Amino acid sequence: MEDMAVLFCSLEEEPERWRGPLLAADPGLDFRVWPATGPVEDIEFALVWKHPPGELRRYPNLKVIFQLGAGVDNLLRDPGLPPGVPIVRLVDHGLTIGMSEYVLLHVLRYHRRMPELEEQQRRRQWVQIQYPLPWERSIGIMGLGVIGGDAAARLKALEFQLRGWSRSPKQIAGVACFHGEAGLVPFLSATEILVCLLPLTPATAGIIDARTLAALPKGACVINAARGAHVVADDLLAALESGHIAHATLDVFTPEPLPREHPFWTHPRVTVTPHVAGITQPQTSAAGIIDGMRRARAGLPLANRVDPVAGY
Ligand code: NDP
Ligand code: OXD
Repeated sequence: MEDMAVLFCSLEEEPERWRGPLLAADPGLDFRVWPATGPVEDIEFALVWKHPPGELRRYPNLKVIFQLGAGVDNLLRDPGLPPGVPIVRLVDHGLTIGMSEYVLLHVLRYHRRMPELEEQQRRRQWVQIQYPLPWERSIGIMGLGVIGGDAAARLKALEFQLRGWSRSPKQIAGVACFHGEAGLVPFLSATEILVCLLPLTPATAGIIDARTLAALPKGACVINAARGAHVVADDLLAALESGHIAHATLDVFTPEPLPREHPFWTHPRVTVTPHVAGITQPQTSAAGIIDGMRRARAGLPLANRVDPVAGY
């Protein structure tokens, strides 16, 4: 695309991971890396992940902000976003499949009682621990969007009993669907493995707290691959301590990196991973981003547009 200057603006993400895949999708792209922006009037599109707050207001011709991740909580926290400029989040098969792999890995680990088998190995103990059939095991997914929907479909193929919770009502074959505040406790009450794949919004912050954990059956496991602030850490530690929650797998934390002294690191029934459940893949995402820019230029409706009021 001629004359289209795209600003890559991130305090964390490596621009060189993106340059090649974006130029392969559009060899004419004028790819600029913040802070070497050139004249601010040139910038039509911004590609961001943890950008400096207030920065995006400096570009008078900015048409669309593309977030290089599925979650937009960090972006929407910026009080200095340019008003009225649409935000498009990342929806990409490479990222979705990575997230589903993570969910399957940890669901199967709990379903097949791997932590107990690992403990047995440490004690050189040979006991054939039983496990239920998949349709006797209920998995509850919080968030039935792009990622939750994909993970549910893959778990369904393994014949698990599936439950799901979302904001609006849904009908998904083979998934018992619940929604809204009124559906939360009924959803949790028969969920043995809880998987959080919600966006972080004012409505979902701290949602995995003492009340939610108490609503799960005794011995339930929790997998949080969404955002750290969904979990009230002290409430989870207390529920693990009491034995009500058997195990937790946590990929996301507040803050990140998880501080070295945090009790999650050494808790025998907590698995910590460093925000790797799904890693954004430029090689699979670039074509979709370029397509979004072309659509914006042509005045066509944008896919995966964020609703700043709902927060996702
Ligand atoms: P989507 O926007 O596609 O889906 C969000 C789902 O959450 C929808 O089903 C939505 O309901 C539901 N939801 C939102 N608010 C509420 C609420 N208040 N109560 C109940 N349900 C609610 O998001 P994605 O599936 O693409 O991504 C989910 C999240 O995963 C991201 O926001 C990000 O934080 C996290 N993520 C983490 C990664 C990691 O590496 N750990 C990588 C990628 C993403 P409805 O369908 O009714 O709108
Ligand atoms: C995302 C993430 O939101 O990487 O895409 O967490």
